[in-house]
Amino acid sequence: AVEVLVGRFRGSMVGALMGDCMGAPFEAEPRAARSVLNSYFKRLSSPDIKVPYKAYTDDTAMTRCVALSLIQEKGYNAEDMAKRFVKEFYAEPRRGYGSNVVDVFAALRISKFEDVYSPASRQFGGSGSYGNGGAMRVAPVALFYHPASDQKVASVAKDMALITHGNRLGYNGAVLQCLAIREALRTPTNQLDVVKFIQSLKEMMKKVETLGEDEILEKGQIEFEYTGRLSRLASLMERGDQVSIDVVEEELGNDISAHRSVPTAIYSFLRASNSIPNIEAETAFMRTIHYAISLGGDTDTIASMAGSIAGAFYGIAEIPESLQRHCEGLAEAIQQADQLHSLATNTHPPP
Ligand code: F2R
Ligand code: MG
Ligand code: MG
Repeated sequence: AVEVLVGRFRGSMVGALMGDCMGAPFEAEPRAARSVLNSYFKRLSSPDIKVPYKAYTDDTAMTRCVALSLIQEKGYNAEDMAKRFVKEFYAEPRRGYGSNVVDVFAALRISKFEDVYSPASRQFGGSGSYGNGGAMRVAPVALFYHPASDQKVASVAKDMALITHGNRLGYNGAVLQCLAIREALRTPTNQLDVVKFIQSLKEMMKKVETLGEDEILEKGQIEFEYTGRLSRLASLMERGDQVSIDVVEEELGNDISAHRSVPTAIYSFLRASNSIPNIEAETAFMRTIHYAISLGGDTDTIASMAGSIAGAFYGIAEIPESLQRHCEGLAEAIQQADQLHSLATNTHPPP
């Protein structure tokens, strides 16, 4: 059982990395046809091909910071995490960061990390960012806090997102993505029940989205945005292969906002648990990555989030080594997964 769980931790971290590295060349580009993606993966899988690795982007740069901070601090420490984000950004600013989050890094640095949540709360005239940057980096939280309660996991995911994303759509997107990885991690591989999986997330999000005393709804926002999108997701799943990419884009979205990308990543994982017409993939994990990229838009992030859910469910054994070898930072992702596993389950149970 321990080996299975280690494989799932590795699967989630490597899955997130692979979605980012494989999806990045298609981000914000015209949608790639399934036939083009079949050739892309086939070419990369060939043992003869020795292309340079596929570089990771901001998604992985920030995920690594979250993992290293949890490992070093043996739990969530907001100041340490914020310092790591800032240090990482100024060391390698050209990893394709969101255009506004960089202002948060600058303000954190100028303020000498006095109040790490303050700069994000001032973004967008005080409404905060609803970008998917909090959600895209949340996998290590789901892994490290895997033995903790739903409430504890949700609260750390929210706080971790709040360092850069003050809008409730931004941080609640991180909470949903975290809960989806957690749900995948604890579902036996031969027992995926799509209806139950979605229902369980809906029940948890209903509680998460119930308006807190310190929260206000902005003009145009609804209280149960994610719960509602999970209902739409469930309807799409009922329609199986009848659902076109245009319908997914319209109903769930494929852009850089959290509410129009996190449900899409979850849908990609669930839809790809069965075969999909014209997608040739070695494993269901690879079908997830392929399908997520085929949706277009924010391909690196949607594939990364879908990959971290799928990897937590299928485990690393379902991620072909012929493709893993192309990802920059593979060894670090595996090492961090092992350290998170060891901390989560043995020596240092999460507080
Ligand atoms: N930045 C990108 N992709 C842009 C295309 C890159 C291209 N490949 C290239 O080569 O140039 N990707 C990365 O950014 C996303 C995560 O962004 P994050 O961290 O959430 O950033 P930010 O700046 O906070 O938000 C992103 C944008 O969302 C809009 N937005 C957010 N909140 C808003 C609000 N309250 N009101 C209005 N707009 C809001 C803004 O346009 C922000 O700039 C990932 O895709 C990652 O891969
Ligand atoms: Mg990116
Ligand atoms: Mg992206």
